[in-house]
Amino acid sequence: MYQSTPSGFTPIRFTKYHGLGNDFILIDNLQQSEPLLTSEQAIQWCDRNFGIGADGVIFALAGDTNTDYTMRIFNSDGSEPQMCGNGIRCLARFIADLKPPSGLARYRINTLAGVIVPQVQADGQVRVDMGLPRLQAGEIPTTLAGPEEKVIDLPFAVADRPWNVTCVSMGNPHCITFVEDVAAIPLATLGPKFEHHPAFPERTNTEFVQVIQSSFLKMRVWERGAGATLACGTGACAVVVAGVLTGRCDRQTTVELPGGCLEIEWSTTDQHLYMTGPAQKVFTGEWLKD
Ligand code: ZDR
Repeated sequence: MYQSTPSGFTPIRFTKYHGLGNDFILIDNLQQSEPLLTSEQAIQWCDRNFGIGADGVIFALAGDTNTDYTMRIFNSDGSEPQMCGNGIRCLARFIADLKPPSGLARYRINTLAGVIVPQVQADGQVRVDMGLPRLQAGEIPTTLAGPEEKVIDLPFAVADRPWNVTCVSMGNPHCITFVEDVAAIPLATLGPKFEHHPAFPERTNTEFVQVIQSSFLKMRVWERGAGATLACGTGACAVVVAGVLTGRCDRQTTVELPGGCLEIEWSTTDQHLYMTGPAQKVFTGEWLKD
């Protein structure tokens, strides 16, 4: 495969993808059981000045007995989230490129949030069965309610301001708050205050959402471990769950993020979330430094 450099260092090949501007470095990790990079290296690769630049690094590993592949991901701060909605759409297209399927490009992916099933459609969009939302405070996790209670539109003071929040886990934690004007939210100052609030022992992703109509929401996100990003797939799903539970939106809703729109459906049949959106390959390269 790769030629070692004279110093003995073997370059690592990568492919850059984005899903609505939420961008990831994808690595073919099928031959190894652990990610090819440490979390410290992932921080370096994600650096937009000293590295490749990305919101996260995603590793495509072999699956287990019940799945086709395994996805592992590091955020740009080196932390490891359970799931990534935009990332798994990119992963599906990455795998379809690595091993062109004879039939449907539909994969059962093992993640730290359980089995997630993306399917590449004829138009290139990827529809993902994102599984069930989790609502118990202990599953988020948050201390805003007792471990078995739900946090739905509960008052919560952050940065000396009253908010009403709903907490949803899509495998990873989300705190959703509906606001009058999402453009007026000072994301860079407020986001970290939610992310690091002691009510979220594993930190949280935070979504600020404006209802445009019952089938159209506009959101901005502050991601745990990555900051303000242009899109967030698990976040868009969590937002629709919060919107339905509080009577603000339909079970089938378009969510507009800074990077574009995702179509989200909270199925009445299996209660799973289905997310449809794009995933785009941008370039391939080799990391040469050790
Ligand atoms: C929000 C996200 N980019 C997605 O598309 O679902 C996931 C990234 C992981 C997130 N920053 C976390 O849970 O730590």
